[in-house]
Amino acid sequence: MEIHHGKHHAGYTNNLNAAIADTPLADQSIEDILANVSKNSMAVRNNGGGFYNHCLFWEVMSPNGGGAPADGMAVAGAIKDAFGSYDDFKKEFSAAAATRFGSGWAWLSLDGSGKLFISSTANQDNPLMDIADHKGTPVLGLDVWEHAYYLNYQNRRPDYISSFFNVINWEEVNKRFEAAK
Ligand code: MN3
Repeated sequence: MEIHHGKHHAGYTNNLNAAIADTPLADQSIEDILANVSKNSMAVRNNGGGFYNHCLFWEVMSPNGGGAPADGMAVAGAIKDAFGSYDDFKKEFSAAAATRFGSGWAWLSLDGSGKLFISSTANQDNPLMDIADHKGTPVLGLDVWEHAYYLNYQNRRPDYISSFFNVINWEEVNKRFEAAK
């Protein structure tokens, strides 16, 4: 995780800053940049996504996290509404993460009608981008690039995915869900 944060995430951040330096994008929020990303270079798309996605990733994990969200949390009710149960959500999210071929991310996002949905994106794309097949505001994301798990799990992506559910910071996910609503 230290290498992931200090090398990979830092690389995307530095490359994004270099790509937008002295352009009008330098004054925009990352959300605005991503919402219009099709109008910009692949450097902005890849590194802007890489910057945003990892910022979210670190915050939705906690050593004290894991398990299902507490019943009182708004996101817990929304998960039940959208997927039937926490276990069904877990199955669908895990499948999205496991079946993303090559590098990418699995997401839990809120769509324009206020409903949660699960999707996956390639590379450093995400549901905020205008090029996304299924657009929404991500509230939980899992990095399934090999760099995210290879040192500890080698090729065993399914083991990495199941471990992720032991560290999800539902307080933060719920905060993002409330803000997105
Ligand atoms: Mn990564």
